[in-house]
Amino acid sequence: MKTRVTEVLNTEYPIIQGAMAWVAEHNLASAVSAAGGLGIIASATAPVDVVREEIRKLREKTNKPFGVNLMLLSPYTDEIAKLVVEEKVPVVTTGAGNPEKYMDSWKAAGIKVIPVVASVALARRMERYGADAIVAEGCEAGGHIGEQTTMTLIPQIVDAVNVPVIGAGGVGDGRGMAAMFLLGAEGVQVGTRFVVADESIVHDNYKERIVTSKDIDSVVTGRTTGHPVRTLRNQNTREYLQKEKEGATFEELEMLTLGGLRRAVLEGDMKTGSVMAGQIAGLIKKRQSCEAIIKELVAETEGLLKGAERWEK
Ligand code: TUI
Repeated sequence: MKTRVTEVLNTEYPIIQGAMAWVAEHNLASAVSAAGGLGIIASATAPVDVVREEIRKLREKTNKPFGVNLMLLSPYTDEIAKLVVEEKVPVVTTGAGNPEKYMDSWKAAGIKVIPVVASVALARRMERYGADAIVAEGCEAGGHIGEQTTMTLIPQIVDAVNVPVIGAGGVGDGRGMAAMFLLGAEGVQVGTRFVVADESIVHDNYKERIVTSKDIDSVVTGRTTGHPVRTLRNQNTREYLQKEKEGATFEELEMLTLGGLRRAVLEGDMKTGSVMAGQIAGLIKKRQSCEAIIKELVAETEGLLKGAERWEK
């Protein structure tokens, strides 16, 4: 399955694993890379030493290409921007902001730079600053999201830039992946499906919550603060939405989300934790290895796109 995305990434398949805070560490990322996708280590708000250690541990497990994601709201972003150069990381993705001040140094180091964006304007800007590809993420995605849906965002970004586009937000199986290709993307980023992978270190309660979730369990908090975050409905989201109605401060609300994600992922706290997941969680029913997930995504997508070619004749 060769596209411009597999060329940029130097991978077998045009599939990137989403950079999920606390979840996307070396065990998951190395398994995705070993299976022919691009595994990503999420630096999230981790200090530079923790991220360095994760990169080294990943390299002990696989020599395949991988990426590191910088969450640009992190207080350690400047240091991690230097770390990825020192460590000669093959691919950098970024989220929750504009990475342009780092891009020259990454390009000079030969790093492939792939910003995650949620708007056409930022996609255009990132192309001008030398992005090798763009991840276009619709608001079906889990975690911090933009306004546009995947269905509307992907074709608009595809039309606006010349670099290859990787579609994200709502891809849970081959139908979602094939749909991304039909919208003009040349690769996909998959998050929630990899959360339940065998190699994912998240607490069993979290995986169980995803595989038993229904369509209507997905909610967005934080719309009033300008930092909307998609999670699965629980006591935390009820409290958050109530506090939001009562006009709580931004800081008060943010505490509920960030501390809550660690509690959910590591301790399995499904009540007061923040259970970030995409809207496609309701579709995900199976626990599989990363290799099985990638093989299945590719086989389903190829089957569907062959069908599409036949339609045209
Ligand atoms: O970044 C993500 N998803 C995330 S980050 C995260 S950690 C966090 N948790 C709670 C609150 C805040 C952060 C959890 N999930 N996805 C990529 C993404 N980036 N989606 C939207 C954006 C984005 C939003 C605004 C990118 C750029 C932007 O503004 C750019 C500018 O011009 O400043």
